[in-house]
Amino acid sequence: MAPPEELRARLAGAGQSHLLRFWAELAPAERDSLRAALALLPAEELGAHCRRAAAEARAAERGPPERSGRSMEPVPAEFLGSVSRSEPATLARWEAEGFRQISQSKVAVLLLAGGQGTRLGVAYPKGMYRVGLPSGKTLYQIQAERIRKLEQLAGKKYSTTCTIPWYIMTSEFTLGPTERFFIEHDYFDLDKTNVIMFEQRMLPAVTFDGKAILEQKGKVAMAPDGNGGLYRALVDNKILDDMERRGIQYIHVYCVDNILVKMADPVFIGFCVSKGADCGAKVVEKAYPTEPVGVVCRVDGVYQVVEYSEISLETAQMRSPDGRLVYSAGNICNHFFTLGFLETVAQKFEPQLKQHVAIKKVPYVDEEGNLVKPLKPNGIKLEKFVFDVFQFSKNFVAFEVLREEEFSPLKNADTADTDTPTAARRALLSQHYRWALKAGARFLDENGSRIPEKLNLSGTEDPPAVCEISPLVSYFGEGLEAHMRSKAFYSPFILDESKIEMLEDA
Ligand code: UD2
Repeated sequence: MAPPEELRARLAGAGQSHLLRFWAELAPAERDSLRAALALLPAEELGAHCRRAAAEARAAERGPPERSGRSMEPVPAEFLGSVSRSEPATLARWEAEGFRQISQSKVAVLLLAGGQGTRLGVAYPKGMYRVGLPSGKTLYQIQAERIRKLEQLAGKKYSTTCTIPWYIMTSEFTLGPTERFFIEHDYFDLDKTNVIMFEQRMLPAVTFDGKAILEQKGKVAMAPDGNGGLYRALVDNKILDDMERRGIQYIHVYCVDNILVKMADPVFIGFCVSKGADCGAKVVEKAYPTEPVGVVCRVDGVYQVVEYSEISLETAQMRSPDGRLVYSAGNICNHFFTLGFLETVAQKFEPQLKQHVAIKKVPYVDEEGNLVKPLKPNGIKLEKFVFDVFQFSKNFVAFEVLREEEFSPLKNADTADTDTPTAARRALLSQHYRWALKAGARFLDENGSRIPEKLNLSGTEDPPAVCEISPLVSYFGEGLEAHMRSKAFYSPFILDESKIEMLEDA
C-alpha cells in the first residue's frame, strides 16, 4: 500500500522522502505510529531542523567559540558571591531571607530529569539509582526528603505551613518510569498535587547530509531536545501558569544526579533575592582543566556558560599567577530564576537559544532494511542548554559554594575514574560523618572500640566510620547536637526519624 499522497508530497518537499522507504512493509499499527510521529513534526519544520543540524555540525567543526574572534573573560570577583569568603553574619542573613521566602510558599524547585543517562549505562531514569547507601535510598528519595525537611524548617522558623512545589521535567524516555516509581513509593510522603511532572520535546537525529535517521523501518530516531528544552516545555505544559496560580516567585532549577544538591537552598535563594537578581548560578571551583563542567564567564561582555565540550584545551588550562585556573567558576547546573525572568525568556527569547551539536553513534536501518549499530559517530543531535538564557538576564549573579559540601555528580559507572556511584556515596557519607563529628558524636567498631576520628578526608578515601543521616532529620547538618552530642554510635549507623525517638527515650 502506498503512503498517503499528502504525507509523501510534504516529506518530499522537505527532502525527507526516505522516511517512507519501508512504508509498504509496515503493519497497520506501525504505519499509524509513524504517521503520528511525523504529525508532531510538520514536514517544513522537520526539513528546517535537518538542514540546521547539518549546518551546525559543519560550524562546530570549525572549533570552539573563542577561536572565532569572541572575547572570553572570567566572572569579575565583585560579581561572584561566595560561601567561604562571606562573614557568618552575612550568610545567616541570606539564609534567613531564603527561609522567609520559602515559608511564604514563594519558592519552587524544578528538576531536570529528561536526560538518558547514557554514561551511567542504566536503562531507567537516573533518579531511581541507588548508589549503595546503608539506607538503600535512591536519588529521588533523598531529594523528596530534603524538600519535606525544608518545608518543616521554614514553617517552624516563621510559624507558617508552607509548600515547595516540585516540578519535574521528564522526556519520552523518563516520564513513564518516573511516574510509576513515584506512585509505587507513594510520592515519598509528599502531597502528590505538589509534584508536577511534565515532558520536554524530542527532536530527530540527523545524518551529516541532513537526513532524519530511521532507527527502525517505521520509527524515526528521536532524542530529547536538551535541558534547555525546558523553556518550550514550560509553555507547552502551562507550567508557568501553574507557578503563577500558586504564587511562586523564585525557582531553583537543578540536575538530577548531584547527590549533595541543596534543593531550594535558603542561602542561595536569599543571596539571589537580596541582590535583586533575576537569574543566578551556583558554581564550585573547577577541580582540573578537563573536568566535565561548564565555566561561568563573560563572552563579549555577556554572562554565559562555556560548556566543557566547547571550550578549547588552551583556554581551560590557563592559570593566574596564583596558580588557580583562570576559568574556575565551574557550573554545577544549579540555577536561580525569578518567575518573571522565565516568563520573558519563554515568551520572547526562547527561539534565539543556540542549538548545540552533539555527534553520536545512532543505530539505524540501512537501505536494505538491516539494523546497523555504527562503530563511528554517524548522527547529529541538536540540544538547547538550560544556561543559555543567562545572556538575557538584567541582573545576573554567581555564587560559589564548596565542592565537598554541594557537588558530587553521578555521571559514570564504577568502571570510570570520576563521578561514579562510589564517589557519590563517599561524598555523602563523608559529609554526614563530618556533621556527626561536629555535633559531638563518637563512633565505635563492632568490638566497641572507639574509631579514631579523621577530620581531613581526601575525597578519594572512605570516612573511618559509616554514618548516614536522613534528610528528614537534618537538611544540611543543623539540629544534630541534640541527638548526637557526647554519644557513641556503632558504625555503620543510620540516623533516621525512628532512631531519634529511641535516642530521646534513652
Ligand atoms: C551539565 C552541565 C554542565 C555541568 C554539569 C555538572 C548543561 C547543558 N551542562 O552537563 O555545564 O554543570 O552538568 O554536572 O547543563 N537533561 C534533561 N533533558 C535533556 C538533557 C539533559 O532534562 O534533554 C537533564 C539531565 O537529566 C540532567 C541535567 O539535564 O539532570 C544535566 O544533563 P547531563 O547530565 O547530560 O549534563 P552534563 O553532565 O553533560
